[in-house]
Amino acid sequence: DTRETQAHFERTIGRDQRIEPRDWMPDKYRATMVRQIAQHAHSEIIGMQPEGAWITRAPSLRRKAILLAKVQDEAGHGLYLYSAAETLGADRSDLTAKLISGGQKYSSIFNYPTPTFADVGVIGWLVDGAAICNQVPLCRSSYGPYARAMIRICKEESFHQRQGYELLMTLMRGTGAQREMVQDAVNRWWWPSLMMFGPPDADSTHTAQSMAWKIKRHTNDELRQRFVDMTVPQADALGVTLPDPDLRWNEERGHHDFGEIDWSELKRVISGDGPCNAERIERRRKAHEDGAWVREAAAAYAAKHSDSGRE
Ligand code: FAQ
Repeated sequence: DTRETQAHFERTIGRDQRIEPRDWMPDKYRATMVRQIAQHAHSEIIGMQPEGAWITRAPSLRRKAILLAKVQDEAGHGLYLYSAAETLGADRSDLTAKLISGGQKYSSIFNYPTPTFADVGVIGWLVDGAAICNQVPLCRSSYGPYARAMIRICKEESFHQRQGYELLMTLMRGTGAQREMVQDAVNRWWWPSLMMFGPPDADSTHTAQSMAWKIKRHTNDELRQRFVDMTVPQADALGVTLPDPDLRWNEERGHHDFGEIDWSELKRVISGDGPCNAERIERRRKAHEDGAWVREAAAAYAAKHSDSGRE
């Protein structure tokens, strides 16, 4: 009976236990999970493009091997997450169609260009750093398949963050021009990285409900603050300046204060008007269309080997 299943759901959440695919869940919980997991999967897949552009131009065999491994990891995360969305009844080809048509979102951060190799390092340091900050608490998210996927994903993101930081340390030990290249990339990526955490809590549509359902464990602003506090000493160690004159330690709060984020920029980029939105989607659409023959061949093969195919 519905009231009993609803009570079971509430009890499971209340006890910090996991909701599993076969459990009853409110329609809105299911829709929220599909939305977040699909956006997350799309981000991983679109997120291959900015750095992928440097694979053929990496400055050494070692850098190329590292970058190739990292970009392949992102593909793996995307596939993992699409599988998690499927446990909720979502259809993968439908999700891809929605990404390409603009019906579903992906992270704003992947709509910025990567003009220099220092961008590869800064994406690893700041973008993967922000991703870790956001995703480690998601290992305790209430939906079982999503939370479990996060464990492996976070381990791989940690490798990504370290390779980025190590790349930047190498550049900082290099020539003046190399150090300038790093500082320029930091100047371009710092604010967009802070925007990855989403709108401020007061403007966040989903935070209250997602916190109540323990899908999210912290608010957008809490995680953004954690990221700033974590990153400032890393910037010092690296010898770069974060481009915010208002950034300073606040003894009373025990946190860093930081300047006002340009929320109109986040809105613009989310609504499709960032520097690379059109290019990213077009590339994804073309890759999908170019892969049509593989899907057709796989479907024909599967049909041939299914029971109906054998009749
Ligand atoms: N970009 O009410 P909220 C990675 C949307 S890391 C675009 O606060 P919520 C690793 C939001 O969807 C990046 N849209 O929403 C990697 C909602 O719109 P809707 C991916 C954004 O869900 C590294 C509206 O604004 N990580 O890929 C953004 O409670 C390097 C209102 O926002 C994840 O997806 C944004 N930045 O909180 C790969 C983590 N922020 O759906 C390659 C999982 C907000 O109503 C290379 N997701 N919106 O139309 C989350 O933790 C949450 O979904 C948040 C947003 C925190 C992103």
